[in-house]
Amino acid sequence: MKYFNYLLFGAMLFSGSITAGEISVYPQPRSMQISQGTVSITSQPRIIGQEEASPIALASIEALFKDKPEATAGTSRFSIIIGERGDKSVKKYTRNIPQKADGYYLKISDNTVIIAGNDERGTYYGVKTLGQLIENGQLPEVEITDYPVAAYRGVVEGFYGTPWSMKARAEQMSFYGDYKMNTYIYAPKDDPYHRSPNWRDPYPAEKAAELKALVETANANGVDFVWAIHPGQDIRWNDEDRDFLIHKFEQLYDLGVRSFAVFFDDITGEGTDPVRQANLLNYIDDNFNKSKPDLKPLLMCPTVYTGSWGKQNDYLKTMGDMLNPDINIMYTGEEVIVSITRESVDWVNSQIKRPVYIWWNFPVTDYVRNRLLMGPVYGNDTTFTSADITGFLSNPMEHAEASKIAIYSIADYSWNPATFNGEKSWKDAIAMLMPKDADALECFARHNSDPGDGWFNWRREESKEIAPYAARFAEAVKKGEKPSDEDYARMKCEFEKIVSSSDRLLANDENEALVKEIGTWVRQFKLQGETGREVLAMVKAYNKADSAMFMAKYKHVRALQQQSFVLDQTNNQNEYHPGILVGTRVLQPFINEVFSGITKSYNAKYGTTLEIMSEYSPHKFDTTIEQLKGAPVRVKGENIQIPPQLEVIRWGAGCYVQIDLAEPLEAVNVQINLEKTTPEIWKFEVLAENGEWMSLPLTTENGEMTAKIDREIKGARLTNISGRDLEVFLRKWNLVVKK
Ligand code: LOG
Repeated sequence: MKYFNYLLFGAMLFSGSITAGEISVYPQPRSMQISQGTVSITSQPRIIGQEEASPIALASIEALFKDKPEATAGTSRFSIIIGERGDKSVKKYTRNIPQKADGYYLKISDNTVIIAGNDERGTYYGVKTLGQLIENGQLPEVEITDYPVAAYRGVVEGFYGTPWSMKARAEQMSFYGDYKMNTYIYAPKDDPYHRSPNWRDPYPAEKAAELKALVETANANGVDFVWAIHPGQDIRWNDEDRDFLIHKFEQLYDLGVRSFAVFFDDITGEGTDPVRQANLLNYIDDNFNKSKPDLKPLLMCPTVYTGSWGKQNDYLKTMGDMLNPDINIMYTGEEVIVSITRESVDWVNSQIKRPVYIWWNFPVTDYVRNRLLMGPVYGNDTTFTSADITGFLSNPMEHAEASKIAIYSIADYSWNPATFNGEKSWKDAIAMLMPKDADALECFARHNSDPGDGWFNWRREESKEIAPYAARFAEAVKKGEKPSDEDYARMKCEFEKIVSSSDRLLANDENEALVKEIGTWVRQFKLQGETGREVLAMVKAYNKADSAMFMAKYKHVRALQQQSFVLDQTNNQNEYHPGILVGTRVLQPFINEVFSGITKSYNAKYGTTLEIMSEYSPHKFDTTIEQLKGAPVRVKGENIQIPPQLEVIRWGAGCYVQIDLAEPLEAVNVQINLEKTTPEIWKFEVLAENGEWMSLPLTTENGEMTAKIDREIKGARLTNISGRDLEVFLRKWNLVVKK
């Protein structure tokens, strides 16, 4: 029976007869030939090659068929021949096995399955593919030759913010195993034993035991657990600190870790010296790694980890020249948060003289913690080969389960970039996470994917299907015209769907972890849907000249806006980007514009003075520093703040940050922490009631700069008057006012 179809892109890689139906194997195999027959699975298989085959591959086979009855005399029984290169069982197929790490050959025909790995992990991946091919107790007859482009695929838990729980991590490991990811790097910025201040200290017993258990889970799923250390902010370049580092590695080795990394990202001062870094890494490689033959190659994250910084100095070239050739070097692309381009990879490889190991900052949200990035993966070059990239890892969100949408696609991409289809991969990921409510999750995800405007200068498509309808509709309202029926209906339908999808997500019982992570955003999304629906009703009432209806809807919208503000001010109150933002690219601007536009028209027609401001936005932020553009102004009780920034801020000569207050306020003082700086090189000014800027003296107190204000002001500004470009950490910018 012919019933399978492989939906393919880059079809030349595939051959064989393709018919109705669909086979989805993720990541997409390199080559898959589908023939006509099927194998029915009615009983336990007969396994040939048990003695030598990869134990985790055998364990996965057992799990696959555990529900099947033992074969009895007379029933047709299928066989699985399994093993890796060199094993007796698969000798016959040696020439079919791709000579690539993690590669495998899989053939299903005549009641026989052959799984022949190039190595143990290859065999394991062959079994994973087999598992995905089973549909309704049947296997299609196929022949697959498969291996990855990127040797290292998976995740670097390398974000700032609440580290993943051990439970979430363990759950991730089986997910990685299922989708052929072989690497998990443990590097949470907020684990004090990974970074300063405690990187020198061994883990306390309880934490050590947890890590040991996690390493075992990783191993059981074919995942290399990489433990990373981040010593650069306070490292002293002496033998003592070097030995502290090695001792720490020894502790982790004793817990079962067989792969190590040293990270030097996001540091300032002495620790950034590339020559000293390279000497330390070579020392570790020569003395620690080479003395333990079971270790994987050493990995490092440089201080200069983007192309645009790299082009300003010789750091990466120094690394390339000095580092032992087997040490892998990470890189985030041309910028910190950016798509990975051919040009940027070619450039970095010419500097580091080895294929780069990509640390892809997606879907990480530590730079926009009030948002979720749930959209498709797109934009990366699709022509990379193993000669270009050795690794491709995702740095995820602090929301482990929600990150799986992106991670799934990144696994797909890094295995086989040439056939990668971001949209399909995204939809399949969503269906994998929440099979029954996939359309509800898809609705939420398609409206929550853009990080917004900011220093990172990296936008993602969001709400793109409805964007043209929304734009036409808003334009009509702005011009005082009636929107078309088609646009009205489309927007109404979308808002209805948002409301019902939100309810379905909140009630979903298939994926509790996911609902828990995104629940608050879903509630905000529901309010947004309701607000949108009611704003449309305002437009309808206005166009029907139904004043009573208009006022009822107007008041309802006001109440919903208030609820949304409260939700934003009381949830996810982290100190960096507190609050809950949803649908910011198309939906919220649409709601704001239409609300203001239609209320303005109403005011004009009926002589009323209804408030037209839609979104709550008390104060405005203004700056000439590129990295800070678009930063929010946070109001917390009596404090008006620019949230602290994780990154080193390049504060150019003459550049400033400024807050324009919504109304004159009685200010008490300002507290500014830029780390290691002195007041002489800064000018602090306030905007007096009379519209003039007035300079106030800054002094240093407890390592912070502060200025007394004690007057009513309309704004405040800080300018770099050193005459030089400065690099600072913006730790605190707090204006204290009287309520
Ligand atoms: C950090 C990383 C953080 C990410 C996104 C690297 C190599 N390091 O700018 O820990 O999660 O950006 O904010 C980073 O990317 N620094």
